[in-house]
Amino acid sequence: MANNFSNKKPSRRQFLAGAAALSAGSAAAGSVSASGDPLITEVQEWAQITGDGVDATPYGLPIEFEKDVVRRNVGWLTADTISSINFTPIHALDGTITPQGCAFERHHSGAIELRKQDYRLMINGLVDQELIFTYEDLERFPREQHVYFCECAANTGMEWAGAQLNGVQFTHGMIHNMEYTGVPLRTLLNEAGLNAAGDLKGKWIFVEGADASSNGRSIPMEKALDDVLVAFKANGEALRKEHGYPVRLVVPGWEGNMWVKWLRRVEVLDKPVESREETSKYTDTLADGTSRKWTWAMDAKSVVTSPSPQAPVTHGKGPLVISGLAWSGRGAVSRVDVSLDGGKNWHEARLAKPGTKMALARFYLDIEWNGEEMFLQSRAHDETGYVQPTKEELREVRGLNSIYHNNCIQTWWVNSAGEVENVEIS
Ligand SMILES: Nc1nc2c(c(=O)[nH]1)N[C@H]1C(S)=C(S)[C@@H](COP(=O)(O)O)O[C@H]1N2
Ligand SMILES: [Mo]
Repeated sequence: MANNFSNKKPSRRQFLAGAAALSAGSAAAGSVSASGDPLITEVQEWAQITGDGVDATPYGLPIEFEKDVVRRNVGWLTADTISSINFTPIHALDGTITPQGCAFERHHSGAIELRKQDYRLMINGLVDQELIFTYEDLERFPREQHVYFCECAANTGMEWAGAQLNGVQFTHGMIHNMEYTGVPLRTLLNEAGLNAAGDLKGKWIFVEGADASSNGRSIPMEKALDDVLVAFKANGEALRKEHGYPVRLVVPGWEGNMWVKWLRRVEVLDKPVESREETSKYTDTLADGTSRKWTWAMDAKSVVTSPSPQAPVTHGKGPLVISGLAWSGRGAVSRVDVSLDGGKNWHEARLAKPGTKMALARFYLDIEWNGEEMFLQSRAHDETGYVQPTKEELREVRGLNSIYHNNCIQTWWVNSAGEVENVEIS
């Protein structure tokens, strides 16, 4: 950490001393001094007793002190929780992998309970031989592992008209990023045989789930044969019920709606179905009333997750870690810039690891905060050369009628007390 500070800035040692002085001065903070701190000088209760035995929690949950790090919904957004959405607490996470237990959920007819024994996947339509796979059948095909983000097209959708929701969990939390294990869809389609489909150019598949909504979507054959996965594990373990147990479709970089959960059927077709989910929903109405269609890929986007309204600065001026997430549905994130002044000046952020295709990247900018207000923004670049647009730029092209595919630059106003608000710069 010390490496990131220039000569003028405090050394690690000065920094620690400074922090102690600072908290000693403020009534609310605990006193941290070398000699008088009972946490240092007294033998604590937890050192006088033994802790839990190994089997206290055969499948563990986070420690109670982290109980605020949970998915949350916004009551007024939807009429009920069956056809609804909740949000990943991205303000409280770090790294890039989203634990399944707090990864956002989006259901059209609730999360169903489908046993592996009852699971069937049918491949039909323009194939040489229609096939039905059981869960066990799927486990016998060669597997792949990939980390991919899944972003609902409606993520940030409430922010089109103006700054709305005061928390990055709510403005940007319709996203999760997991390591999937599964079988390439290509493998299963080839098993059924695609000779019957003839020229594969212009061919489609239609995918649907076993839930009441079925959430059917058309996907061009080119994508189906490229990187789509039929996944049964996420972050090493079985998918959770709410994410499509036992099998879901993973459609890298493309809008979350196409990631069909409880996947039960893949039909090969010579044209798209034009289902509800790809006509009246998940299309973007422009200013002139016409709608953009087939807007599958999620364009490059980023957001500062801390500081943010739910993660204010509590330590006063001095060293401050600014951190956030960046992603692109068209490839790897190549660079992220951060602005402290609402986009007038930009500083290149540090990527924790080089970006990988269609996966979240974690960025950091380590600054010396002078305690003055900031207008924090981040701007993602991807390997195609695309740069995340400002809200103004996006509105010029897309108008104000859209819900989906809002990938504009987000602004957080940090005041001198360290409190943070969702604002818009004009
Ligand atoms: N079968 C089925 N698949 C579905 C849905 C659904 O309601 N039913 N919702 C879709 C939508 S709109 C999104 S954004 C993603 C959300 O995936 P998650 O619940 O794992 O976050 O699943 C998609 N797949
Ligand atoms: Mo979605």
